[in-house]
Amino acid sequence: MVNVIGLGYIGLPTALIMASHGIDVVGTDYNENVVGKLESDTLTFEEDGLDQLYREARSAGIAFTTEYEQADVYIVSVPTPYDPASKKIDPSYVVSATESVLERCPDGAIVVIESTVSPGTIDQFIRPLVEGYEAEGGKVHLVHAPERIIPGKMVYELTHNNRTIGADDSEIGERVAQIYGAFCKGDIVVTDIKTAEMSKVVENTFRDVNIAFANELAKICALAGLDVHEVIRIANKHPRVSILNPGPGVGGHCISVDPWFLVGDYPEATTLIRAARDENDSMPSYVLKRASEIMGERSICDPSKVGIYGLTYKEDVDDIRESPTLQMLDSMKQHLASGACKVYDPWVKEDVVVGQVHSLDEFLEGLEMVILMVGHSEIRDGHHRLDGKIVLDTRDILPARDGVYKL
Ligand code: SAJ
Repeated sequence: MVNVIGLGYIGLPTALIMASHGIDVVGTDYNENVVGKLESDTLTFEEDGLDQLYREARSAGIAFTTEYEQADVYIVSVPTPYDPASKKIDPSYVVSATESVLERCPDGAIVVIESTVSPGTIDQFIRPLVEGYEAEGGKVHLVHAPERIIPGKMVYELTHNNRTIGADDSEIGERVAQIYGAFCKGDIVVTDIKTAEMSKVVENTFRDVNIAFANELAKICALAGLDVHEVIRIANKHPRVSILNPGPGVGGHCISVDPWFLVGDYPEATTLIRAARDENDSMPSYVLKRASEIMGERSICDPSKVGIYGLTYKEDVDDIRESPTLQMLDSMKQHLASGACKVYDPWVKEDVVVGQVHSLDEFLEGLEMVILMVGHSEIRDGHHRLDGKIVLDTRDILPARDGVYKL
């Protein structure tokens, strides 16, 4: 039996896909509200394909509880926040989940950490717990299988992505690879724990650096009077060039966080990674500056005629963590301008900011200018709704016309 600990964005889809592939699974979360919803057929977040997977897993008998179970394998997928001051990981959730597992697990159990951790975290914080357990005569096998799925395509990627399994003992690594192989069609590479930790953080850091390069190019092209998207499109025709898209900043709880683990632990060796983080963090203010320039050029003086479209950190997800729009609203607050603009996001149903409205019609009513922060399908498919408005299109969605400005 597999006991998945932590039923958030990673743990829940992982538990469901395992159950729907014939593995006996119990999902555990300390949050009674989450468990209550899952037990009464209500999903806790939206994600393409999750509903169907949930129904399959329920028919296959998955159960949800606040208790830790007696299991052969534990999969720990709890949050690993970072401390913004020290730039270091806060391992407290992984530590306390592992402690609870060790209180309950049978001898010989495998404990798989899926949460993203900075390289060395498992040796520093988790291994001593296991050694404490083993000092009493038992045996527990530690494994790190970092999650890799992208919000918006989680269910697809759970099946199709390649996986990394880091283990002390390659036989145990192969055993875990076999369990993941029940639902994963990608390659499953078995390595050691520290290499698995590092490669996960490197993957997200690579993406952050690539996006920072695109954002820097956006600033260069604006000064040179060029369309950055056209420049990147052409450069990417080279067989060895693959530049990502500039945008209003990098949000979410992964790409904007993981590079800091490396900066926090290796400050002297991370000039490029740090500069990339700073570049991406500068984008919400850059968008604000571009918006003020456009307002000046178009003689828009009343901020209530300007609306911000999109609150989530990217398109077609409901997650607002570290979102560029929230960062931009924060910097507006420092200029005493927050609350002056209308804000709308079709994916965010509850009120999270001042000035938020809940329908596209209400949002567009009376606006002269829209700052398009997120390219949700609603606006990609319905971009004609913005006809006649001045738009700062930070996501390169709209066709070129008078009044449409790009980054
Ligand atoms: N973004 C850009 N330009 C781009 C691509 C993204 O500005 O060309 C922005 C997005 O709008 C968003 C942010 O970057 O604000 C991050 O979005 P994302 O779609 O690049 O990635 P995440 O954070 O949703 O998921 C990432 C993925 N990592 C990689 O692709 C290397 C995912 O596979 C990981 O599992 C996930 O982090 C994680 O949990 O670590």
